[in-house]
Amino acid sequence: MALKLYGLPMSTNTTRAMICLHEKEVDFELVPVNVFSAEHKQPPFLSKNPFGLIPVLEDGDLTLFESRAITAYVAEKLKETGEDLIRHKDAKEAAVVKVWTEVESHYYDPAVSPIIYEYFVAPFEGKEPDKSVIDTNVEKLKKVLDVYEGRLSSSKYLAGDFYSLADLNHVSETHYFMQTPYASLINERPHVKAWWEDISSRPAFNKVVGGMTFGQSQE
Ligand code: GS8
Repeated sequence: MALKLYGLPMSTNTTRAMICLHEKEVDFELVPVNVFSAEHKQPPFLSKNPFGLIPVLEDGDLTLFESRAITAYVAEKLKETGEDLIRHKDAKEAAVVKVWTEVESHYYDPAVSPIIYEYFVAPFEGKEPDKSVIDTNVEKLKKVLDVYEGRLSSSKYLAGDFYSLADLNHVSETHYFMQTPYASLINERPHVKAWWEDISSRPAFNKVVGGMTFGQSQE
């Protein structure tokens, strides 16, 4: 049975999962969820994710929410297929992949997602972007990217000289971030810039980027 992914092609968390599914060249059905009519806050969807957020993955009788848990599951289940995203044959490499996937969750995402929210989502909701939230998180992000710059000067990708889940989990948010006036934070760090150009030019991302249109009508 084909995997079912509930979500939207413009959503960063949905595309995180989609990129991983495309890396594995696995068939899946994208089931659109109408978040604008709050379909995700109604009982049928809440039975899949009690937090009422997209995406959700269904694999037979298994239902998963949280996009990073979904990418980890797909990478593990299909570890022998396509790109090995978790370095499952080498415990040390696998551990380093886990370190940098944690870094994305606990350092990168908490800094970058409020900037994306203020820049794209607040205007969509009729609110003024909160400059103080942006400024605070730009400062946080600079510190994270300084660490990335050091790391990426000694290895091509975050976990080593191989593309992994750690890199993949960054792609969808960074794509939107690069459309903000703060893209220079990436562009002025040469190793981070080269890394971003590399991970954003993979065929799996090219398959989803066309659908990542949130905010385009406001510009
Ligand atoms: C976040 C899901 C989320 O915020 C994950 O899956 O990684 N930690 C979770 N989803 C957003 C769409 S943005 O891609 C969502 O469902 N927003 C609708 C809402 O907040 O009502």
